[in-house]
Amino acid sequence: MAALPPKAGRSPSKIAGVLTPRCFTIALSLAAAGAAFAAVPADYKGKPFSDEFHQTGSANIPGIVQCALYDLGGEGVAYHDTTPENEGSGVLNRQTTPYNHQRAHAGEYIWHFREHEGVDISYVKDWADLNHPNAVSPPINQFYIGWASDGEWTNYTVNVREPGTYAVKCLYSYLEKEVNRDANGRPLTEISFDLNGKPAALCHLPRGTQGWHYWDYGQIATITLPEAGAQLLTFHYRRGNNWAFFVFERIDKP
Ligand SMILES: [Ca+2]
Repeated sequence: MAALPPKAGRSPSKIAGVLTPRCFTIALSLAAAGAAFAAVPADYKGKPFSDEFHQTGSANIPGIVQCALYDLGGEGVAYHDTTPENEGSGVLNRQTTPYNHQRAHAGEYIWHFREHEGVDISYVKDWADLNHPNAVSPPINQFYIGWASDGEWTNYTVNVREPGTYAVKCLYSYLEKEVNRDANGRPLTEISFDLNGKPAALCHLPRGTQGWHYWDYGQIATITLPEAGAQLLTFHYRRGNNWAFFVFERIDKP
């Protein structure tokens, strides 16, 4: 795993040097609140994903966070999933009839990626995802989280290289008719990101797609990441989508 750079935290003593005592108290309070918000919670037991093919550790921001590379740590720690099986890697992708889900363009590693974990993962297949036009075509063999249900979430320990405000863009599919809604038509469950355990961004999908295997790419959120270094992102999702990856692009630079 790559070493994480030191955090670029602010020093209360430097802040105090230019403030009145009352402001100093406020500054200390803000610094304390910021500190609680600024780092991976001390009691978090998850770890950045790694295996024989993924050895670079946490994803960097700015950069790409792959949805299927959520942290290690299991149910209730690194993720919450409503079914213990991996419905893709451990179930669907074991089937070879009537449709062969073990595509020759992939292989054992991809067919059964993280098959013993509850999060439901599959990969982009020639005949399922690429045999029709997509608004934005996904890469072949691209992992994605599917079989999404209300209230599920995944954790990502990320390495923020540049504190700032970011656009979050996403490769996704979206069946609007699948979303559970209240009497006013509002989704019952929000799609959102937490930062270090605190709500940080609400997500809005640009538009629906024609089906689970019809893909699009666009901005779903903006999020401010105020501190550099290791940070914990929690992605909360609901039924209605497949999720491939997030791209974090800085938007607060001149
Ligand atoms: Ca599952």
